[in-house]
Amino acid sequence: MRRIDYGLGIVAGMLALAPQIAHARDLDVFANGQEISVAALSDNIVRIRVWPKGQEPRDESWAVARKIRDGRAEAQVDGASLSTDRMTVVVDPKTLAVRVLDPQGKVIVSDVDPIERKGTAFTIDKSLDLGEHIFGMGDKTGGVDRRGKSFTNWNTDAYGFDNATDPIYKSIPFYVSVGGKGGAYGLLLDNTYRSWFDFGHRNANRIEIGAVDGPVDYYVIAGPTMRDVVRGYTHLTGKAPMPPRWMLGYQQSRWSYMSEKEVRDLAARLRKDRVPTDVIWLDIDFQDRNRPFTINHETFPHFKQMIGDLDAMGIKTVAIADLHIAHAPDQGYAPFDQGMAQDRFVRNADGSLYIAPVWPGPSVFPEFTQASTRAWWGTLFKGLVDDGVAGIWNDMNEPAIFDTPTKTMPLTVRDRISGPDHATRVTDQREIHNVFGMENSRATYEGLLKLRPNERPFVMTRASYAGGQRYAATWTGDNSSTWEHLKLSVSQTLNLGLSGFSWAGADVGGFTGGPSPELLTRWFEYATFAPIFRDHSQKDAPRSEPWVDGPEQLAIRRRYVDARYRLMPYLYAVAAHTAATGDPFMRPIAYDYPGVLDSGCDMSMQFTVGGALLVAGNPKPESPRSYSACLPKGGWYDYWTGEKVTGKPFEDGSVSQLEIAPKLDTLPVFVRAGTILPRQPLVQSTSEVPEGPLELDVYPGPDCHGTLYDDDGHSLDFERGDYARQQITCTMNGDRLTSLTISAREGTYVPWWKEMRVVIYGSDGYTASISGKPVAMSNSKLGSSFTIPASAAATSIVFSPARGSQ
Ligand code: NBV
Repeated sequence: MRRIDYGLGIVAGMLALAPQIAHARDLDVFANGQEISVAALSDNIVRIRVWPKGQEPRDESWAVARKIRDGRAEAQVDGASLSTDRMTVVVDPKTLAVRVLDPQGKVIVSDVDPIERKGTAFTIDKSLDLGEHIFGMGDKTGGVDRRGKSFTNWNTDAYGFDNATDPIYKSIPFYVSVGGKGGAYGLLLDNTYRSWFDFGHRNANRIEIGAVDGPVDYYVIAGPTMRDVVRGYTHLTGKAPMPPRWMLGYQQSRWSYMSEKEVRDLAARLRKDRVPTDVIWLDIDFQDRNRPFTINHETFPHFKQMIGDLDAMGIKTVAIADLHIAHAPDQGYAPFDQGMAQDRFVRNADGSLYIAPVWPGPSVFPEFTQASTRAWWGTLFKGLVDDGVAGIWNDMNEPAIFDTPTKTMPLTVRDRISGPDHATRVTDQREIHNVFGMENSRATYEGLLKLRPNERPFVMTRASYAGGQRYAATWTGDNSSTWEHLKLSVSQTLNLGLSGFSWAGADVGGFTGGPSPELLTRWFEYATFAPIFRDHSQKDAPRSEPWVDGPEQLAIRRRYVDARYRLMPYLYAVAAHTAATGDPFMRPIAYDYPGVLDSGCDMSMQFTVGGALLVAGNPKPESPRSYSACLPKGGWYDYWTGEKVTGKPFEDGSVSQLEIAPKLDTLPVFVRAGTILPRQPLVQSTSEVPEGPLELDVYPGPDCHGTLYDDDGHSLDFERGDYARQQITCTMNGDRLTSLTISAREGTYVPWWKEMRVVIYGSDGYTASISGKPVAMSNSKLGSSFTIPASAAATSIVFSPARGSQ
C-alpha cells in the first residue's frame, strides 16, 4: 500500500489493486502509539483495524475471503473522516475513537471510550441506545433479543445446555442492532481467540466487545434495515449455498439405528405409515468401533446395497464422520496410517503427537488449518461416496475431548497454518480452537465437491465460526425434551439465520430425556416450518419416531409433515432466494415487518418462512390458556382455512391481535394478504414427481406477488442457467383481484408441472379470461379456482366479478 502523509497523523492509503479501484482510499490515522485503518469495502460496509504503532497485524481471515477484503467502494477521505454514499466514519484524531454516521448525520454507533488494552487483550466500548434490540451471535441461548445479556465465544460441547448456558457450540462474533437512532447496523469482530460481547448487561448504555488476544479487526455494516445488514454480512462472509432439495424433506435420525435390519425396518415403517421422508441418518454405531470412515460389516452386511435400496425408496442416507481418528498404529486403519505417514495430525508444543480420548478411544486430530490436510481429509470420503452416502455429518468438532475438565484440547496444542489465504506459520489452539470445527466442515465440503463435482454437497456441522455457512448446515446440538427447549429451538434457529446460517435446525423432540406425546407433536408442528426438520434422539432415551405415541399423535404429526411436502414449491423458492440474497429462510417477524419491533406484543414464538407465511406460536407453548397472535399491520389469511382474519389493533397499531385458544392439533399459520403461494400434490419424498397440477394459492392483497422456482434439485446445473423461474404478480381494484400475470419462464429447466390450478381465496366469485377467451371457473364459498396449462410464455389472466356477486 502506498501512503500519503497529510500531516497531523492522518494518512490516506492508495491501494495498488485492480485498476478500476485504484482511486479508492483508506483512512489511516495514528495517535497515542496506536494506528487505525478504515476501509470502505462496499458502500455500507467498512473494515476497521487498530494496532499498536508499528505492529500492523497480518491481513488474514478465516471468515472473510481475500477478494471481499480487497474490495473497495467509492469513498471520500476528508481529514479524519471517510464517507461513502451510505455511511461516514469519523475518527477522533486524539483518541482514535470512531463514530459511524448515516448520510443524514445521525449516529449509527460510536465508541464511548478509547480502546482499552491489557497485555494482549483488548476491549472496545460502543454506544447502546435505549431503543436498540440486538440479534445474531449464532446459536447463543437466552431468547431472541440479546440486549441485557453477555456472551463468551468459545466453542463448547454443551451437552445438557439450558437457556442460560454459555458458551455453547458455535462462535459467531457478529450482531445486528435494530432500533437505534441511526437505523440498524451490524458488527463482526473477526477475531478467533476467546472473545466476549456484553450488550448492556454490565452497563445499560454500552456494548463491550473484547478478546484475549488477536487483532482489533472488525466490520461495521450500515443498514438502515435489518435486511440490509444481514445481506451485507452474507456479502462479507458468504451465503449459505443452495441445498439439495432433499434437505428440505423430513429427516429421521437416532443415536443410533444399530443395524442394517433396523434401518430397513425403519424405512419400511415410514413408508407404511405414510410419513413422507427424504433422509435417514446413520450415527456413530454404523462404524466399526466408532472409527470414522469404517463400516461395521457385521451389523451392516450389505451397506452399499442398503443405501441403494433406500435411494430407490426415495430416501437419502446421511452418515456421520467425526474428526477424531482412532490412534490405531499397525492395525491397517488407513486414515491413521496415511495421516501419520503424511504428518497430518496436530501435535503438542513439544512436537509429540497429541492423543486424547473420544469415541474411538485414544484419538488423533487432523490439522484442518493446513490446506493440504483439508485436501487429504476430503479424499477419505471416497468410500462413503462410492457407497452412495448423500451427505456427511461432522459432530464433536469443537473439538470435544473426553475426560478433561475443559472438554477440549489444551490451549498449547500446536496448529500449523498454510494455504492460499494465510501466511505459513505456527500457532496454537488459543487462536485456532474457534475455527477448528469450521475448517473441519470446510474440508468435508470441499472434499465432497471434489468427489462429486456437479452435486451440491450436504454437510452438517456442530461447531463453527463466522462464515461457516459457506460449507455446512448446522443444528443446535444436544438439546433436551422440554418445552423450554422447544422455545429455544425457535430463538436459536432465528438468530442462526440472522448470523448467516440459514440452514439450521434443532433435534425435533429434544435429544435428551424423551418428549411427552404433546411435546413431540408440537415440535413436529414447529419443525414443519423450520429450515431443517430432523427428528433425532439420544441413545437410551425413549424413542421419538413419529408413531411412538400411537395413532392419534401420529395422525397429527403426519398431517404436518404432509403440509411441508405440499408447500415444497414455496419452500424451495424461498431456499433459492435465501441462497441468492442471504435473507434467512426462517425470519423474525421484524425482518419483513420492521414496524412490529416495539409493539409490546409477545412474538417470541412467532416467525415467518420467507416473509409471507407467518407462524404464530404460543409464547407459553406448554400452556392450554388462550394467547394473542400478533399480526403485523396489513391483511392476513388463515393458512389452514383460507379465510381472511381480522384482529384487534394493539397498542401502537403496528400489530393486530387475534385471540387463539390453543389446540394440540393446530399450529396457527397465516398468509400475508398479497401472497401467491405455490403448492403441490402430496408426495412421499422430494424425489417423487408430483401427480397433478401445481397449485397457485392467491391471497389477494396489496403488493401481490409470488415466485415459482424449480431445478433438478441436486446438481449445480442451475448455476449455468438450468433452472426455471417465473414471477407472478396480481393487480387489485380495492378488494377485488383484477388480473394475474405469470412472467415468461427464465432459465432452461422444464419444471415438472404440466398444469396450474389457481385458487383465489377470499372472494365471492369471479369470471376469468385469457386473451379474451373465457376460462372455466368454479366458485365456492371460500374462493374461485380454475386450471390452466403450464406455459413457458408469459400469461395474463383477467378477472371480473362473477354474475350476481358484485
Ligand atoms: O454421535 C452421537 C451423538 C449425536 O447423536 C449427537 O447428535 C451429537 O450432538 N454425539 C453428539 C456424541 C455423543 C453425545 C453425548
